[in-house]
Amino acid sequence: MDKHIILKLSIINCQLSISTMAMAQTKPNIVYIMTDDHTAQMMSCYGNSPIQTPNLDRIAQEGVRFTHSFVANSLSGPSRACMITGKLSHKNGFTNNEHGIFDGSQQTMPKLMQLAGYQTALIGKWHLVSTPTGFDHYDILEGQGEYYNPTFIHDDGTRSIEKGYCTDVITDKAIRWMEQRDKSEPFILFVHHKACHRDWLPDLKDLHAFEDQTFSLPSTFWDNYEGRPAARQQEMAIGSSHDMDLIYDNKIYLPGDTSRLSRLYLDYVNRLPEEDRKTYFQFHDSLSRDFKAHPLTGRELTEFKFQRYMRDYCKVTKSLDENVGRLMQYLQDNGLLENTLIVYTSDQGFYMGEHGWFDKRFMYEESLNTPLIMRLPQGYNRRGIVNEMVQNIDYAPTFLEMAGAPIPDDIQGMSLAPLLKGKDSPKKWRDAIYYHYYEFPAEHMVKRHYGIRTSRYKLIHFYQDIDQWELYDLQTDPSEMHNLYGSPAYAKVQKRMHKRLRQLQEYYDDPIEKELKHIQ
Ligand code: SGN
Ligand code: CA
Repeated sequence: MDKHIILKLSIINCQLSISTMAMAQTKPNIVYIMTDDHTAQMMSCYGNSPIQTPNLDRIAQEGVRFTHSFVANSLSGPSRACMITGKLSHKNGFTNNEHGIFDGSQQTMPKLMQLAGYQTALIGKWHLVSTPTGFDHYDILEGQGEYYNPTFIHDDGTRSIEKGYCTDVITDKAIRWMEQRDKSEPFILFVHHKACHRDWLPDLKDLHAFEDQTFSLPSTFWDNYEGRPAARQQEMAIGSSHDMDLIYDNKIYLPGDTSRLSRLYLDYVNRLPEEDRKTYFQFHDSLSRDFKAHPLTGRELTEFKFQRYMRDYCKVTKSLDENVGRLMQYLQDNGLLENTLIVYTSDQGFYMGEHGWFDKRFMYEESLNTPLIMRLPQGYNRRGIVNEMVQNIDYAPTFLEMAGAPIPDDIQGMSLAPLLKGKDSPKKWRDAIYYHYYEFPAEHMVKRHYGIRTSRYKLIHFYQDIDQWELYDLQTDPSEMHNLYGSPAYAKVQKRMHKRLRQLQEYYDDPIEKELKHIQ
């Protein structure tokens, strides 16, 4: 080849690699922290929280806090599937935990991020059953995972038990991966905690925390579910011995208890090494003996269970907050804060005694909402509160846009980048979100339902073994205690909401209403 041509080619080549490097450096990194069952009521940046979460608050203070952040299906696997595909459950195929196996051959956001030149890694809870695809590295918990000495499945197919408390172990692994990554390329790291999932086993250093604190009952704690038969028929009540177990959930256990749930409880606690086990039981035996010496019944027992539940949940959350602080410190110490999008969210919200419940699943506010705070990379100037309605299907297109990658047409979420770029919100945004929950019959017995929420109203249809509509005016009844469906005063609103529901079902291509009409 002619000498000049060779020289020219090598100059072009050189220019190309310099410009690729420059591009790589300007593309923001993404650290996506998703917890399990951590709800906004238990984060001090959301106000009225009985626990302080200073490290999470820092993310919100230095970045943005979404006040209307919703899931599309309030359950772990389905939520995770929505997040990595940017599609609703009926499109990504993972509708429920019980029978779902995620089809890993489909298009996912991590795969598209790889194509955009990102290194991708996933650490922690996966819960989508099939082997993860689209990750250069993964190290995941088995199923729900364990709090003490958890078992991990590594990306070479092997498994091992890792010593330590789950939230610490996941954070250590996340930091270790960032240490050894290729530092010339941008990365997206998914840190998926097990905390604060049931049965809320604390780090031993926090065994005694919150024991002096008495928690106020939410105003809806003694709800009688009038006008809401699906709410009445759930099995997630703190007051029910069947739903919330005194041993398994509240750890009121003394040696000799042999029920199925005490065996399960022991299986988890006995993962602790012997010395730690002693420390654990010293504390809990004394609580259990006190309880057995003064047994409670009726409302007193329910309130006792609520206090124990709140304390355990707070202990687990405290360690979570500290570990997020540790991860932030790593980013700061390594000069990564400037050009990294840090997202903190949960796979759904949770009931902290509202309506007398724990768990999630319902389209009511506490579990439809999921916390969402972000610290933004350079070039994204929004700060403070974002009130627009956003959903977990929006993360995929957001990350793709930030990575400068095209957003495929079949992604159903909307990129949040326009909300994050400037100081103000764009004029036009979505006016409603769509929801569909499928797991019934199943644990906690929450009936199948779908619905829409606008900034003021919510319309829900419970179906399958029930045919019940509910309508709420969130402005006058934020706790959703008064089902207004059929009320003459709301006839116009009801009609409008039905119309908007049909439009959204058409837009998202969810055939449910047509299928139900066909069955009737
Ligand atoms: C487990 C829990 C349930 C919980 C589901 C789903 N029971 O089955 O209380 O609703 O997970 O949670 S337990 O006895 O195993 O703790 S999810 O967040 O993974 O969807
Ligand atoms: Ca969850």
